[in-house]
Amino acid sequence: MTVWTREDERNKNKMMNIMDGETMEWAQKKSRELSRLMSYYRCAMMEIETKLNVLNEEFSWEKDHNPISSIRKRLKSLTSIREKLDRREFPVSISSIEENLNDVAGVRVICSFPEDVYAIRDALLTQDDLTLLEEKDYVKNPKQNGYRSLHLIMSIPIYLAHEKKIMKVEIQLRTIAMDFWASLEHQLRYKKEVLFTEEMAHELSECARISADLDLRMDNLRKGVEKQHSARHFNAVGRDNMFLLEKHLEHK
Ligand code: 0O2
Repeated sequence: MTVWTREDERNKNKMMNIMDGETMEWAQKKSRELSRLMSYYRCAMMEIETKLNVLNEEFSWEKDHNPISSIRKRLKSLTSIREKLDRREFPVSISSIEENLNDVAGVRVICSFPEDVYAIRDALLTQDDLTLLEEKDYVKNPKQNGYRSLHLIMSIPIYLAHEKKIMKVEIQLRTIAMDFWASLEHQLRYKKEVLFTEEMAHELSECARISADLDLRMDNLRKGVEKQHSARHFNAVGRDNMFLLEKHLEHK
């Protein structure tokens, strides 16, 4: 349900005064079309989220840990949509949003280890209703400021009552350490009226290096733990088999 504030009501009345009936009808139609498009993007994000939850469930059996630590979704704000269309000199229209923007729907997947980022990516790529449109690997090739993340632009069908629509979603896969850095960098960069000095940029890139090192060391620890775990499992299976063999021979 839409809640109208007093300000909304005032703006609506102002618009009514300056628009004739036909223009008003046109504006309402466009606003409905835009809301509908945004709702399709929300549906596409829900579909992707379900796929990720299914993978997390399955991998937790296979790998003995949950590869996904959390999932966040966001719809790009109308102001950011407008700003991006203007910046790239695309027309500002509903069809232009669909054609020219890939990140209106964004799903951010925070993984435990770097290996999980690629395991989730590979699993998504095998799903035949998903199509990879573009991939940017800032994990293997970090941005100059140190930003790391794996970006996939994928298209996914959503099934509506009377039609199927193909929607684009940007999936950002990153580890907890990558997310920690990116979130704080984003906060710092968007502080208004602050001049970001070269020294600050250097310090940020040093923090990115430390976060990459942390990922590497945690990954090495994980490998050590998994090695021990599979050796124990192997010995336990061996012991069980010996026990069964002895029992079998006793009965002969
Ligand atoms: P938000 O708030 O996430 O919507 P663009 O940079 O958008 O003109 P493109 O090709 O879409 O062009 O960029 P890219 O490289 O694929 O990155 C898009 C998104 O990745 C950004 O979205 C951020 O979420 C994230 N990102 C990219 N570079 C950085 C970075 O240096 N630091 C941080 N913290 N995040 C980054 P938006 O639209 O900028 O923001």
